[in-house]
Amino acid sequence: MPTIHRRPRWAIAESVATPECVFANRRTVLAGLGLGAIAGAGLLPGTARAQAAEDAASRTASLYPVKRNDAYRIERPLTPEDVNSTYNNFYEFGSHKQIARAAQALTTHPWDIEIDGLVEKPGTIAFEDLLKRLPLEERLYRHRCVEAWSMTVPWSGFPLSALLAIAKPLSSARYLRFETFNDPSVAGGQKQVWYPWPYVEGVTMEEASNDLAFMVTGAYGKPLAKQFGAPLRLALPWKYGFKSIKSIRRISFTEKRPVSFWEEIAASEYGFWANVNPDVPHPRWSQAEERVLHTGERIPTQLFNGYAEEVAGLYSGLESEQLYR
Ligand SMILES: Nc1nc2c(c(=O)[nH]1)N[C@H]1C(S)=C(S)[C@@H](COP(=O)(O)O)O[C@H]1N2
Ligand SMILES: [Mo]
Repeated sequence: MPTIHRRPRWAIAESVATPECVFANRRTVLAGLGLGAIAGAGLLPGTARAQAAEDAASRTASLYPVKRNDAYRIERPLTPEDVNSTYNNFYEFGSHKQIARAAQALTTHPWDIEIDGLVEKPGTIAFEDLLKRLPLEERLYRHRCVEAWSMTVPWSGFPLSALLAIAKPLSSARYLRFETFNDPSVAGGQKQVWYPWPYVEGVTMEEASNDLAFMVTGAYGKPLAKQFGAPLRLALPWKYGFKSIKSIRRISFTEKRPVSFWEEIAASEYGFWANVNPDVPHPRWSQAEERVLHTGERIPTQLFNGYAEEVAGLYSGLESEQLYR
């Protein structure tokens, strides 16, 4: 196995802080490319425009903005939308942060989600039908990447527990496994065959049932932009960001613990649990602090990313597991 290739390159790049000047410069470049307004159909060529008219975002736009749930607030300022939407991890479109433009190639309509495994009624549900069955709300969440940068986002969506109520898992289900689309003709990163595509993530049923586990369908008061993982992604704010899988196509209920994408690449560095803990360093760098996206400020990282009160109880009795990597 060519370990040097399979080691996630973003981890190496991000262990070095991005100086603010580089950041500002990059934004100028992006603005020059017209990326800031890429969602405006007027900038897209003809065929792309026709396709955009049919994507999940335009078809669900009337649902937004949704009502904010004030139980989920934070003491930090929100990361500006233009910053957040031009600095993304989405390996399907490249192993760097500037994938926003490439991600526009993703077709999000029709978008069927397969629900299978240990459930009463396995089957397929169209994304838009799913939305009709679930009331949406907005939550302000922290997001802490394993690379030690962080952001603060207004996500729209529904609690994962609401999806569980629809899917009706059997009592034998112990884990939830999520899978992203796999289409190398659209997502150039998936032509890199040394990665174990498609991207997979997983949680225990207890974690999935926790109030904080959130299925995201929008951000910044709008349908989810493609670079954020349209039309449906996960947000698990107490875990390292790689657990929050984007562009979900398949949700399986399993008895066996799923092996996630990064775990398969480097299990000693990116484990199944991946709960945020400032006192447990990554094998190659410290997790004590984080760089706040946009401001560049360095602040102390908090246990469970500040959500210990809500989630610490999930892990009692599991102390023998490697919970923080
Ligand atoms: N399918 C998929 N989901 C993914 C990733 C990815 O490469 N592919 N990257 C993860 C990582 S490492 C992070 S930090 C977040 C980034 O989310 P953002 O781009 O919306 O900030 O998405 C996560 N979900
Ligand atoms: Mo990440």
